[in-house]
Amino acid sequence: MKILVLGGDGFCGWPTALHLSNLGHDVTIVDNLSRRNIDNELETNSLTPIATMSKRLEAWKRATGRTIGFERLDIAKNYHRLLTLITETEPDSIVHFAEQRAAPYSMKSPMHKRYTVENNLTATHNVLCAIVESGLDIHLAHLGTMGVYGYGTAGMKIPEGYLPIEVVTDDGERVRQDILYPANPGSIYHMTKTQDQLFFAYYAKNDRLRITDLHQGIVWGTNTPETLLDDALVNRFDYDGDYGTVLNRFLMQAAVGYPITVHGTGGQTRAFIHITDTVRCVQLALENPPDRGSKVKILNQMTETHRVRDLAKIVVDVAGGEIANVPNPRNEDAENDLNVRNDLFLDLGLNPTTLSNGLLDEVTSIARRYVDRADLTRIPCTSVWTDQQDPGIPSTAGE
Ligand code: NAD
Ligand code: USQ
Repeated sequence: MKILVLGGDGFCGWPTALHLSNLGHDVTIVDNLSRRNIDNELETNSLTPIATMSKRLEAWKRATGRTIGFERLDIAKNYHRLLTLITETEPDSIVHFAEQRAAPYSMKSPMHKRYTVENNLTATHNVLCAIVESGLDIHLAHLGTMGVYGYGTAGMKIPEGYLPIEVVTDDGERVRQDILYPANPGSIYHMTKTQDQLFFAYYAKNDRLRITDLHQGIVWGTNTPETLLDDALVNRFDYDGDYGTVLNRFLMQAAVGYPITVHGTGGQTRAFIHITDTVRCVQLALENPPDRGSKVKILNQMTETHRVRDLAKIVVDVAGGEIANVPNPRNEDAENDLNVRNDLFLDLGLNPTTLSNGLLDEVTSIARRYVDRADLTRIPCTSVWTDQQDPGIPSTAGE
């Protein structure tokens, strides 16, 4: 397959591009390197030393003999360059990772809210519009989020995208329908993903585009078999208060001896997936596209759920350290249960990496190895959801 990986310099996109290339696909990465610039803005950096794009691609060629193309391009701003790239390369599939993905970053200020909305919605719409204008029958696989559903249900398992409902017509007839599961975003970032869903539903209906939307949980871990082939291929590891996600943050905090920052009571339950399963799921999604004319294919890309305070305890058991309950900077339910269906990927053959078999390796091979690169002043989450909140970071944390 010829595949464009939009956002292929990022945490999920880079190992996915390598995995697809290793399978023999002809891969081109498209990225504007905005994520690297955001690190400059936030005065932080990946815990792992990530190489420049040229060095990454040279190392890949050295390690495998395979070539991955790279186009530095802003897909939200350079519509015509994106269209030209699509018409010239004629890809079979496009994988779309290229959005601003941090909820705390999206809530930092009006500027960050507006950037996230403008970047994510225009990026997604440009991709859809360009596929239609190219006239090519391209399968689009997009990385969405579990957060489109919110994190609670009326007691049932969250279905894969669609909620079966029954309506009663004026004649008293009962009619069954599948509707998009009601959106309940918890941040501006998550809200952009709920809007993406409507773009996809419209373009699948009106233009018969083949679209898969992968509702992914929180990704943890760092490396995949491909990123381990050379030090210059190492994946990024975010630990700062905006981009670091909860489990990787806890692992890093335990490794550096920083009290583990559980927000509030830690009663929040979330869905998780290891990065090696992310890349495998994208492969499975590309190998099993929807038919032309069918509705958007939605899969829940997650393998297990955990409560935040339980994660903290698991990490302490594996790596030592202590737990600090800090005031929650977010506006979210203090406690929730979360049950999620993920049969579609299991049926396609996904064999999940679970916390129990991946955690210790992550602590020793990443968090402890790169401990000297950690800047502890970047750990606190200072982005608050409303101006009524005070992040209230204890002044002793990490000292
Ligand atoms: P990331 O920030 O590491 O990577 C995103 C990449 O897209 C970056 O390299 C960035 O430079 C690029 N990009 C952003 N806007 C662009 C634009 N307008 N034009 C070109 N390139 C652009 O994020 P990630 O963790 O790899 O996430 C990838 C996707 O997966 C996101 O859409 C995110 O919402 C989704 N996702 C991530 C997680 C997670 O835990 N990391 C979980 C669920 C879903
Ligand atoms: N949390 C803590 N302590 C911390 C950091 C986070 O208790 O130090 C808590 C948060 O308050 C939240 C939970 O952990 O309740 C998850 O936070 P997170 O930052 O790990 O995840 P989130 O903001 O939801 O975003 C991440 C990715 C996003 C993706 C989403 C999937 O950044 O791109 O869409 O996970 S999901 O959570 O399933 O919606």
